[in-house]
Amino acid sequence: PMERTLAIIKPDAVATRQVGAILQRIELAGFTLRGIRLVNLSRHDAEGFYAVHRTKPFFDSLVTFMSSGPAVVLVLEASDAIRKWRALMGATDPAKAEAGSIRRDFGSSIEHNATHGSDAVDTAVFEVDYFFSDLEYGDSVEG
Ligand code: 3AN
Repeated sequence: PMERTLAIIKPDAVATRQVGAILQRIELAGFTLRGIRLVNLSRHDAEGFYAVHRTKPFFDSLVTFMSSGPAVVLVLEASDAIRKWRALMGATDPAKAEAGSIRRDFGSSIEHNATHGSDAVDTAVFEVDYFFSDLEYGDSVEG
């Protein structure tokens, strides 16, 4: 069964012109692209997206960073997409991420770590719906 996950190419990776390289890795890994858009998040948008982290010490800094410039939001489809995308990204801290992972190769700190990925089925549904309508990612189309 196919699964969908929400990926974000974060403002650090957009600013350093790594969108193409990251998309190439996504496509080479076999994901089907179901949605793609450039967004400029307001603080309010970023706070809503990261609401589960609002009590964390890094929340304010994370929201500032995520609203600092354009980001690319993606819906990725594959079997086991959530786990597969998190494996391709690597650990949260680029310094601890596996060799060859996206965060290891494109991230520069635990906050500026190039990409985001949903961590479970319920968060993937919330996160995809946060950015995309059914029309955009295809569910309203028959066949
Ligand atoms: P992941 O994105 O790997 O699931 P989470 O959900 O723990 O990691 O954290 C969400 C985001 O918050 C991370 N992608 C990172 O940008 C930021 N973050 C996580 N931990 C820290 C930290 N200790 N200091 C600063 N930013 C952090």
